[in-house]
Amino acid sequence: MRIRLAALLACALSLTAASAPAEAARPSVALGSVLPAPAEVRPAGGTFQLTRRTVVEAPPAARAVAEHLAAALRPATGYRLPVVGRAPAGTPAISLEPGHAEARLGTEGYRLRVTGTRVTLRARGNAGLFAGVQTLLQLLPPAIDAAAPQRGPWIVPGGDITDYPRFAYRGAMLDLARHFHTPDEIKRYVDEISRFKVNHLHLHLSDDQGWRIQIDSWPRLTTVGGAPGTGVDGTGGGFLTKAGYRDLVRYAAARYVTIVPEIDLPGHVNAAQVAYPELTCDGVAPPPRTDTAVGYSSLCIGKEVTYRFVEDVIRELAALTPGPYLHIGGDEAHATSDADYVTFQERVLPLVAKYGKTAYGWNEIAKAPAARTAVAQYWGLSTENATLAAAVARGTKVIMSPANRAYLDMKYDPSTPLGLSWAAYIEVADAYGWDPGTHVSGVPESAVLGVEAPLWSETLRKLDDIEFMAFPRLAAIAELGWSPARDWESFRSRLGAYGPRWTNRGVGFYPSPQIGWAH
Ligand code: TNX
Repeated sequence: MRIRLAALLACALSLTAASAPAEAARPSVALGSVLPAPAEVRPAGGTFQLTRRTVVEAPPAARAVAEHLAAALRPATGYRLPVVGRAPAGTPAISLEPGHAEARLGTEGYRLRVTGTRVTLRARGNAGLFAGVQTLLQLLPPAIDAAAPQRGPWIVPGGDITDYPRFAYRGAMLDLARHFHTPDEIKRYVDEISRFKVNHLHLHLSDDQGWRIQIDSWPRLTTVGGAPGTGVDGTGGGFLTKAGYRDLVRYAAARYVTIVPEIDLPGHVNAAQVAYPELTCDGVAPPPRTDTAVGYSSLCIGKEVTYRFVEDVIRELAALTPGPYLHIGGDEAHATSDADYVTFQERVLPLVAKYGKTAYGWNEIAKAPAARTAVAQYWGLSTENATLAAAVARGTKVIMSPANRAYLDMKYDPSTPLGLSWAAYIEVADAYGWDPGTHVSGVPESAVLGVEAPLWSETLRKLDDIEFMAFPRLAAIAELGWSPARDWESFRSRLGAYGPRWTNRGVGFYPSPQIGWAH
């Protein structure tokens, strides 16, 4: 990642200022200035100042989260910040306290109390403590995110925050099929989304252009489908090995992000058919394609080999997946008849359950009765969808990703150099200005598991491209998923204040003209 000139200058300044007397202990951040907005914020007088004497206190069960916090605080402060089991009396401490039973906090909620001598973070377990750590980091000045020592003082505003999510599922999606993104790039994305309490990363692992996950029983999927040149316009290529995928799952889990794998079926399968011509009805391999057309390929619904293939892939993917969801795509199957589509889903949706996972698919799966126990990801532009509403009445749960609101690959406006515009131009206010709990008629909040912001990568080749499209809009979608209320003016001002944090981390966000960015 790039280290910005401003950060380097600030760093040089701090070296000369290291021995200057401490400034008055005024916080530079208001207690509620957090993204996503916490459920309850009660400012109090007083502040906590991080100094070279501060320790991070945690029992063994919470040690990993405490180490994560300390590691985040050390570069900019230059302090040792040891992680200890118990702080010696009189030592200023940030204390992590798991085992806090309070029903409404659930597994991800937390309570944060900041007094003059102590910061106390309480939660049921580590997921809640990790969420609270993200809040605490945002209560320190933006310089805390610099990679090298900065000048303090490091003041946290006093008071209490009680916080928990509105929806259980807050997701982001990354398309590895149109352009492959490396494990390191995916990890950087996990780092950034987890700061906003996003707890799922959906990986779109196969499409017409390429196949990006090793499947041992069908090895040509990746030796052919993941070869160099299988990205859009013949650029890039690559795939995740099983070892690389497992490493990503572990990395994400340490940040309380669950990886959701997607194999797109029965359309979007040209790359699989290039590798295995028996997956077409006539047995003839189609030409490889790296253009961006959609809806032209289909598995052969009447052939048994189709279901052997699908079951092998689902079995191997399920074995790689500790999380509950396995996404089987299902979108834009324009080359599959409606009857064939339903036939296919009636066989395939139960296969996901056979391997112990909850089936998740694009909202077209709602056409199949077997979607009753599945999760449908709504990507439509309309606020009416009778098929989805009917499925919801039968029990289907929904994750909201309306393409004209939540798609991070849509251009911000006509001048955006990257991205597409088929669904809409999506400025920050558009991404923020809808309610996932009431967006589609017949899909009440009780049927909505949450929200997800997909990032399709037809036009996105490198991490800089991903960051420019995802940020700041991902913060808007994350707030819709987490926070109980929606307030554009409040969001706008918290987002503007957040900008220097991205800059200090080298994240190249889009400086939307709708926001008054702090420098
Ligand atoms: C539609 S929306 C697609 C993807 C494209 C995307 C580009 C959906 C479920 N499928 O195949 O990449 O548009 O915005």
